[in-house]
Amino acid sequence: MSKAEVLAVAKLHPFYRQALEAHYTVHDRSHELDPAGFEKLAPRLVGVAATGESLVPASLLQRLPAARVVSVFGVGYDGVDVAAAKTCGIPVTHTPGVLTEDVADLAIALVLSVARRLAQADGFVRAGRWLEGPIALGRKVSGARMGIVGMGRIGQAIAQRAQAFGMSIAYTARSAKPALPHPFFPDPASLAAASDFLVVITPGGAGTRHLIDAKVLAALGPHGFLINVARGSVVDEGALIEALREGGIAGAGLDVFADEPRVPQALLDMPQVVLTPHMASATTETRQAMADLAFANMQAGIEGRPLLTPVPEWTAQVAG
Ligand code: 8YV
Repeated sequence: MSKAEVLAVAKLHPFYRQALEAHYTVHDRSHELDPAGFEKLAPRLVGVAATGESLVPASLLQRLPAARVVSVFGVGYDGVDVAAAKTCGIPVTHTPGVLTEDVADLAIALVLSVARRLAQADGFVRAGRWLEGPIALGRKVSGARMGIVGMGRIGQAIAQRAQAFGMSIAYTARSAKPALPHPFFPDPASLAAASDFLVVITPGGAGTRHLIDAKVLAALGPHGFLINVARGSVVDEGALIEALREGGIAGAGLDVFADEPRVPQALLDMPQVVLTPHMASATTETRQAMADLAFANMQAGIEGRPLLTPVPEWTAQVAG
């Protein structure tokens, strides 16, 4: 029997790709690389494999009459047109839970790196500059005020870690979470004004685009640091560069950018910024767990079994 066929809309992580290839014929970005051939292929595709950054627009979904699932390797799925998927009757799944700890760990790593100048300090020692004198002083992290933008699973894991550093926690989210002991602020600007470290971990997409703008950065102020482990789209990158350039904020730790993998030269040139290549979930253990879950969702969708982790919008539709 010939294998069922799936479309990979982006370059997949090898763990996910290998799991898929053991069961299915995987067509690698055929919709982009071979548009003519895709015409014939599209009606046979039963699944779509995507990453957290992938685009799965309505125009693609509408061409996939046999598709039974879009399985995203990532917790974020802002590139998938979920409304169109619902209209087409194609469920969307993602990988929540398995990457929570890694993302929270990296958020704390960025807080420490930017405040204690770890990247700069490493370069300082390697360049032999220690022989000439001590490095400039950093900013104390323990006991500082952390503001978290987005208090879901990962936001709460970040809070838990920050508390071990004796930091005070406050947050903003779509709505207050009365079960949490931390103060709620109604918007990012008021939260920023009360924070030393503003950590962004809200979902991406149209609803949060440029949520962190010039006004929020001004509220964070010249002694405040911005950490972004969410999506580049959540921060107005132009406003951020301006604030960093003018000393409007003290520094930034950034794992995500507006136009990945391209990072603006202005940011590359700034010593008060720590830059990482969208790697918050990039450990061997977590990428394996993500691949296992993404594959299990793909297989369940194709075989018509209950999905393990559909996106909340899909669950709401089925429940409603
Ligand atoms: C990416 C992420 O999915 O989970 C998310 O939302 O952004 C990441 O884990 C990962 O980089 C694979 O593309």
